[in-house]
Amino acid sequence: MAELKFHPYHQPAGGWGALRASMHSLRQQGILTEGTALLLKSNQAEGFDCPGCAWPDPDAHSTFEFCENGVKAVAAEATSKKVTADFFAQHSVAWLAQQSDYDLEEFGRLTEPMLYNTASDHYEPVSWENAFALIASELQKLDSPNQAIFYTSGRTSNEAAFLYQLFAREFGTNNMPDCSNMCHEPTSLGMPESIGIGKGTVTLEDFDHADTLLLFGHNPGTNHPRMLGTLRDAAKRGCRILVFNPLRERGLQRFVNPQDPGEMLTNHGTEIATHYYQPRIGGDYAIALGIVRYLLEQGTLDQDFIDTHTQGFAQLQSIALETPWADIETESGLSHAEFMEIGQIYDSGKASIITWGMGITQHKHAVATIQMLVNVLLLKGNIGKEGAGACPIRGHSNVQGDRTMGIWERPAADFLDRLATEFDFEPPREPGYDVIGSIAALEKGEAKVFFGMGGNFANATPDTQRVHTALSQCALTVHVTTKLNRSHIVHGKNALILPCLGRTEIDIQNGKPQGITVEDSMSMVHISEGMRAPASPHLKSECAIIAELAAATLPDSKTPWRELVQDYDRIRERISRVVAGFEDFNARVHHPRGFHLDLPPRSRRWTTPSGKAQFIAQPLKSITEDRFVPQSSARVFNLMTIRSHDQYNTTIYGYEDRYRGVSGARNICFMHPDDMAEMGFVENSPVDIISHWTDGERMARNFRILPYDIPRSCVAGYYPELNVLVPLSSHADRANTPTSKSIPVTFQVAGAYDQ
Ligand SMILES: Nc1nc2c(c(=O)[nH]1)N[C@H]1C(S)=C(S)[C@@H](COP(=O)(O)OP(=O)(O)OC[C@H]3O[C@@H](n4cnc5c(=O)[nH]c(N)nc54)[C@H](O)[C@@H]3O)O[C@H]1N2
Ligand SMILES: Nc1nc2c(c(=O)[nH]1)N[C@H]1C(S)=C(S)[C@@H](COP(=O)(O)OP(=O)(O)OC[C@H]3O[C@@H](n4cnc5c(=O)[nH]c(N)nc54)[C@H](O)[C@@H]3O)O[C@H]1N2
Ligand SMILES: [Mo]
Repeated sequence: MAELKFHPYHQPAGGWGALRASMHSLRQQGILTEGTALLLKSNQAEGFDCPGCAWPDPDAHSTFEFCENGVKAVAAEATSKKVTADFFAQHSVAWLAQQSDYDLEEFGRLTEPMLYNTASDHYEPVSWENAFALIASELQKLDSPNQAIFYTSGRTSNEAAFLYQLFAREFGTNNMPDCSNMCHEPTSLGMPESIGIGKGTVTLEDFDHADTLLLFGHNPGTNHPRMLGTLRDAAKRGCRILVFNPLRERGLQRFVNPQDPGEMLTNHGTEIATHYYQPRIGGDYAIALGIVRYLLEQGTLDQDFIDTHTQGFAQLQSIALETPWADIETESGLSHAEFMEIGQIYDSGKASIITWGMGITQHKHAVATIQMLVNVLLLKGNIGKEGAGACPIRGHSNVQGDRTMGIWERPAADFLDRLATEFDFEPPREPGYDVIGSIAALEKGEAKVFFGMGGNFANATPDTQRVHTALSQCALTVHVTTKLNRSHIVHGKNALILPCLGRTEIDIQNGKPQGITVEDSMSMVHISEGMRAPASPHLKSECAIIAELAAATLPDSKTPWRELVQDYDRIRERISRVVAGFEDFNARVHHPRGFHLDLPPRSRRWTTPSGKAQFIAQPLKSITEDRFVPQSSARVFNLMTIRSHDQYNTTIYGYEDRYRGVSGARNICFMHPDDMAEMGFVENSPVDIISHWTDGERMARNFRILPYDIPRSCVAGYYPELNVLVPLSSHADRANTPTSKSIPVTFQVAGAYDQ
């Protein structure tokens, strides 16, 4: 690894830097020529859905929308590098365990099924047939189906997700944790209580009509770069863009479109945020409450909308007016003058959209915060009209679709009823484990088989040490996967790696190429068809893997598993009869751009128990009140774990966090220069970071301090390295999302602990 370098970056986001980085990643993966052709097919009416983010595809564009991190995602999958049986013969698992996460994925695409051999400590080739027989026998051995856990990561297609949840339920369990539990679960829980559905209410077109955008806690320049095009168009129209983020993120400030020759020539680009506010980490509930209070005191409410469409106004009013401005300002970290400015701008808007990401969801008070943001919208009638609404920014490209297809540990009763009728079996009704629950069950030995449909459970989850121990106690771990990662190294007594096709690859069943479908962040469902030859002839599609697994495990199943996967239209036919909103699925999805799911709030229909949109409010809680304070006198900071520009979750593409000026290393921690001075730190000071929780301390060793424009007492570093510090028992109220953006930590000079 290169040495850590830190040079603050003053260029706009995008531009030449983005082009250079894209070309670099295509070259690194050995696919410069092929990759360029392939990219022209991503996010097109005919082509494949980019496995990067869940931002929707614009209707009007005919050429591809350039996105550096989309290029990296495609290049990572389409790489010419291969992990073969020979590779595993050469390298023991003990050796693999010494390799970095970056190196593990860089070895390339997995090419055939592998079974772990304890005697040799090597993964060895196994036939698909024997692999399925082993899983079936381990599953059948369990005392109860609830001893098995079926995890999903959000790249899985609708078709595979539907078959997978059906398999788990026919087997007899709702233990279906997914990455969503660590991501937008508070959105999925909070929004239905407020407006009846757990999804965003806007379409991409709404962004063309909004006059005010409020962006909370997400970093589009890195994590959904195609949104920058939308934001740039809005900014050019004079739309006010208010950003709320403790960090000054480059991509939210200025953007040069690499596809605009004029902008590239001047490298000047467009100013994105018209107003940039830097609250304390976790200050967003107070911000939303402050906006509510402003509206109540000095604003113009949409009284007509409130009277006709809502309930709970009086309670919101009393909570907001009883909370002193001083408390709102302290908790948020914003000044009174800033609140007056924000209030005035929002109040004068005719159509506003509020967006949010992980900076909102990965907190203890996430559900309450999301509901308060919805209150802000409701007070001005900003739901169910053009150019206005709620826009949670989803992560994985099909994480929203997976939930729609039933990947959920708490499935709705009417969904199970329809599943029961369609497939003629009695699905289990009791809720299953979510991610946190799964880890606890694995730790206690109450769960014994872990099956991962994609993802990297070992590294994406909090409390790394505990999770690794828990996984290694399993009787069997199975991973359906494209590339090697930590979860394959931290394995159970028996362990299988099952390599599958990626999104970019042609999926042939019964002699015919098949398409899969995905649902984006704005509820557009569309088809995705792979274009390139599979990385190896031994790969199977996720759908085929589930069908074979089900055929081996469930001999009495009435579901014609193999028949269904011979033609994915047959799976969609079944989906159309089970999942609400998917009627006539096959006909509608073959429309070039797919179709939009009906979202009742768009036409001001509220599927809440009261039939109204609900104002939900709770008194302002201090973000520090329930934090464990260490015994020592060491100063406590609030740590957030974020993504660098060069990673996709646990997949590390490289060591270049370009927009934040960091390169060469990832073991860094950003701190305010005045805090650094107070702590006696200089740039590059080596530190150990210690998190403090009721159940004890956790330590991340040998990190480097870097000065950054971040509020006092707040610090930031990268996920997944800092997951060792996130306690399992610290999570969002009710939603159980780990508080990855708010960890109480102290610092000491590196190595001091050992002396
Ligand atoms: N290239 C790339 N694309 C991705 C991913 C990736 O890793 N790489 N991951 C995908 C996934 S699964 C997801 S969920 C999304 C994640 O996309 P984001 O939601 O952008 O995720 P993070 O990088 O965790 O960034 C969180 C942002 O919130 C800010 N923040 C942190 N705490 C707070 C807070 O308390 N209040 C406020 N207002 N802001 C805060 C941080 O400064 C940071 O800018 O991206 C998806 N797309
Ligand atoms: N501290 C901290 N922890 C976090 C977060 C944070 O911000 N901070 N963010 C959380 C969030 S938002 C999320 S979504 C989770 C992510 O959790 P996961 O979804 O579990 O993790 P990923 O890193 O996205 O999974 C990467 C792996 O997926 C496999 N893969 C890639 N493509 C495919 C495919 O097409 N099919 C299959 N079967 N496998 C494939 C590859 O083997 C790759 O190694 O992490 C969470 N953890
Ligand atoms: Mo996510």
